[in-house]
Amino acid sequence: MRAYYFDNIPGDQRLAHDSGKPVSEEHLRELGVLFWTIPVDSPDGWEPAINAVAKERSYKNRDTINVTKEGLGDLYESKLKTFFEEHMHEDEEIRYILSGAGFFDVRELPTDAWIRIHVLPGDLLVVPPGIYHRFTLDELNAIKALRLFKEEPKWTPHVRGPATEENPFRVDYVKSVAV
Ligand code: KMT
Ligand code: NI
Repeated sequence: MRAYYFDNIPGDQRLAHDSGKPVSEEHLRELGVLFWTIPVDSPDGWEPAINAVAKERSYKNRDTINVTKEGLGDLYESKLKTFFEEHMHEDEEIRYILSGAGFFDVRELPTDAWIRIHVLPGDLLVVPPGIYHRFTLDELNAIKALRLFKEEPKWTPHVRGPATEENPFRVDYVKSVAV
């Protein structure tokens, strides 16, 4: 994982857009964004460590998503578009990267700046409820990730807008960062 401020220069979303200003893990934590590294190729495999985090944080269910042309088929273009539209969820978005790479962009408060997080195999990222974010593939054009969730996944994207600002999960999130 590597995080930095997005450069805001128009152009291909799959390029790095690195402003050269790094963002620390500690700062991400202040925004409620959590991060662990669990090597995919450790001798026992990644599953025991993932199981431990899942138990600790009550993630009871999981599935795998393969974001490639082959993996998503007819949904490929529309999914990529949805992933990159600024939105929030009422639940955590938890992703463990098994292969490939991608960028999660999260909005910093109170600046509203984009922070770009480059995720790689072994990265476990928790995007908190209520934070505005988006996702794009990078130039590899492929990512395979484990999606963990507590009960039934509630990944309905709430696109940013006046109504979403009033969403109780958004309101709670803004409060949690302000303190
Ligand atoms: C999402 O919800 O944005 C995704 O699942 C992106 C692909 S998983 C790295
Ligand atoms: Ni999302």
